Amino acid sequence: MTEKEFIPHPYLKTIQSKGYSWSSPSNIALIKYWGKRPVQIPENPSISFTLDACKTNTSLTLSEKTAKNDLHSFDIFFENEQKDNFKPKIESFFKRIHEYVPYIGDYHFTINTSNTFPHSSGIASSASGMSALAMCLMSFERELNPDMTDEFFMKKASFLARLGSGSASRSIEGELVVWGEHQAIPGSSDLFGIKYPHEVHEVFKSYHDTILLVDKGEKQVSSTMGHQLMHNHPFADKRFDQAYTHVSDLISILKNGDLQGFIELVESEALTLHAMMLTSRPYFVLMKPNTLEIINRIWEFRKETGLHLCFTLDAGSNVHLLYPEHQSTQVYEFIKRDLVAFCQNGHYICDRIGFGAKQLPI
Ligand code: 2P0
Repeated sequence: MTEKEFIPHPYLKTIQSKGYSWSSPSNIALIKYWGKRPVQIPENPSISFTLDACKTNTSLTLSEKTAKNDLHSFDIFFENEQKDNFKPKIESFFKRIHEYVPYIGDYHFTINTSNTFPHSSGIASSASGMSALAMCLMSFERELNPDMTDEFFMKKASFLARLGSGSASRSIEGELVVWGEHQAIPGSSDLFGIKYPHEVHEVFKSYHDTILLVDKGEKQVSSTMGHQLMHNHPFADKRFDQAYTHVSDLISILKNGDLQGFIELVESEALTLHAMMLTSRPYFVLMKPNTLEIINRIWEFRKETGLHLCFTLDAGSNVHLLYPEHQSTQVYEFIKRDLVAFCQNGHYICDRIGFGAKQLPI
């Protein structure tokens, strides 16, 4: 598909006022997206687990504007409080998607949003937030163009979400999503995420992700800046090739239930992501001392028990613990006994693989 296919035909209907509400999850990348070209085209394919508990709930109500023009009119509320400081991000999202959803010039929107996870937890809300908003816009578009297929609905929702935030393209569906073209993944595209199409062993269908909140403060370097620093990065081309190869490797790991292969691949991806940060110019470090403490404890635990607990990292200091359901009792005891001490205020979030965005009653 090309971008042009997402430009709608004239609408069949008009709507004066209406509301939509969606709940959309966060996701955790197994193979990381780090580096992009304009506009929001990833330098390499990425694969993620969709999460279940960490979600953004967003409602969008709309009313027809008296003057129809290209100006965007909206109010945004976060947890029932008006948040004008969120406006620039939404405005630039609306500008990017305008050509694909031209009706946004015809309406005033009220956006109400809240997260199921604490705002200052170091968990990025851009994936869940932008995907929830994209789903609301697609619900509206489906009313304007009722002939739309479900397949197109999901693709375009992911396409719009990607223009808001790259990783948001992977938050529309579950349980595993691929974003970025890869020869071995039929239907994969740089423009939107798709459900992982190959066989997945049962063991990976109920994976847990316990997120250890190491530092809840604001990061010193944003992801957007981190992506930019992959331009002219001395190891960029090698990294993009490696991610491409890792996608091929993951296909057989997922099919065979190869837990050892999974651990090596996922931890290598996490550390490579941070190695890219350490070796960019300017260089930066997002891990904290407790991030490394936790990693070392995980390695010791694995050596002692032979269990299949591994970690991955996002662009921050929090540690995502990934483990299979059948080992969750022992891992949970280990978390409470040995790892909670390294979390800020002892806080962590128990999450697991999920199934994607869900429509809510308005
Ligand atoms: C990922 N991250 O694959 C990688 C790994 C963080 C670490 O995608 O600029 O917020 O909005 O496209 O999606 C974070 O970057 O960046 C991210 P933008 P995004 O999940």
